[in-house]
Amino acid sequence: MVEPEKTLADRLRAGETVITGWSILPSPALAEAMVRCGYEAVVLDMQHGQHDLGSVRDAIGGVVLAGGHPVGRIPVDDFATASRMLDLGVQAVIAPMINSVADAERFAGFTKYPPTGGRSWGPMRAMELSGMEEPQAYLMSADAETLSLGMIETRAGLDALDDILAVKGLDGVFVGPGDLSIALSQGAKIDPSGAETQDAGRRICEAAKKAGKIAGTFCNTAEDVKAARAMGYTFIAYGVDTVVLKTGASAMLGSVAV
Ligand code: 3PY
Ligand code: MG
Repeated sequence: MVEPEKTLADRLRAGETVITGWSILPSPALAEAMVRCGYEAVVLDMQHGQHDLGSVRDAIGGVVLAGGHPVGRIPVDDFATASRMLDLGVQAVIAPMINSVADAERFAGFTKYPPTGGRSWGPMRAMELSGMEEPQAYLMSADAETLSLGMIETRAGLDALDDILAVKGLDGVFVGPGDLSIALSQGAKIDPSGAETQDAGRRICEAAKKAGKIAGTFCNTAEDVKAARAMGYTFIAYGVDTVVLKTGASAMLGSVAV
């Protein structure tokens, strides 16, 4: 289990690799259980997962209680929810479909305090969960200690990659290989592990590292995790809760098959 006083930002900036679970079932107990089973972080997914802000709020508490790093993914363009998630205590927000500098600036505008952005004040729950009692201390540390990660998963995002990475307040990028494969194949296939997608992933990681920013990605297979690590990714999602359950159930039932 991770030391609670270290944030996800501290660990990733120190060059550590963090494998995160991915929560699509709106169950705080299950998100907490993922940390107790070994995941160091859990992404609570409001884009494609079944979470709403209430289940995200409750799951954040469970993940922190178990010593993990809570992360949220917002729906497309719903940047106000990024602010809400930060106020509720996530340590990082992932924004899907960041396709332009304007998208990235808008995202950073909702996640960073002035002068970088225009995040509105109200982190009461985040302060409780972080153990920080002084509002001034939270204000001084929040921009550095919480991460804004923009998803690169379209052709437009790839084309604007270097400019997106230059946006102040955007701490890093996170690859969505499913959408990226659909975009790269002009809608012909979903192929997150395919060569073209992986090549784009390599390019994205190199650009992020060159810009001094965090590189994260979503992986569907253990081979993809190995490849991502070899490319230099340090924030790696591997383990959607439903898949974790099905994999465990198959292994258990298979071991007693009659
Ligand atoms: C993608 O693969 O497109 C994702 O967004 C991963 O969740
Ligand atoms: Mg996607």
